[in-house]
Amino acid sequence: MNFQSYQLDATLGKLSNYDIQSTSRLSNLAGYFADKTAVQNTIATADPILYRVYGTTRPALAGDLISGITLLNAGQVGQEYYMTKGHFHAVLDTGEVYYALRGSGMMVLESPEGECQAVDFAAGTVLHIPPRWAHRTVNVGSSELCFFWVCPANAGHDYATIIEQGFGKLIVNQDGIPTVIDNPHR
Ligand code: S6P
Ligand code: ZN
Repeated sequence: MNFQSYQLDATLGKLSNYDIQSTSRLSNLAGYFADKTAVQNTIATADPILYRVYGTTRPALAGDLISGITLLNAGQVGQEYYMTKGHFHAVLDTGEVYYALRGSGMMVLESPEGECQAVDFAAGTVLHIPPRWAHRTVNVGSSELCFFWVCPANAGHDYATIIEQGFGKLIVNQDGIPTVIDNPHR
């Protein structure tokens, strides 16, 4: 048996080896932020990297697990903080565990029935995401938010609902304070 392992450097936010890697820029998330004018104005001059993901793959078997890290930059688009797209798992009945290694964040979680909650996700927090709940990470700090995640190898991503209707809550900077507001477009 060849057991898979890697070294995770939490300070640098690096994995010693990985076989999936993705970079998401603002243009990739244009439809996800509320302030479309801010999106277009920012993309017109630059197309900042919002986050990078590194991880391992495994055969998509229900009993197996995959893991990796996400590095989410600090910044804002209009009043909204930089965030991930957010997704339901394609296999809805699968959960996930997130462990915040560095930085200061919040998670927005939403059930298929439309119940939506925002919870703190700062360095040191281990967050259990129950099966069925969509999840988005938001960086509400001034430095990179780095977190480790583990999820079922067959979970997959379902972005369709999120791109169509967004989450019920947005996290915005109001007078320097991360504030949870209802999504005005819902
Ligand atoms: C996968 C896990 C993370 C996210 C990553 C980017 O189940 O939740 O790896 O994929 O943080 O987020 P998103 O919403 O753009 O896939
Ligand atoms: Zn997930």
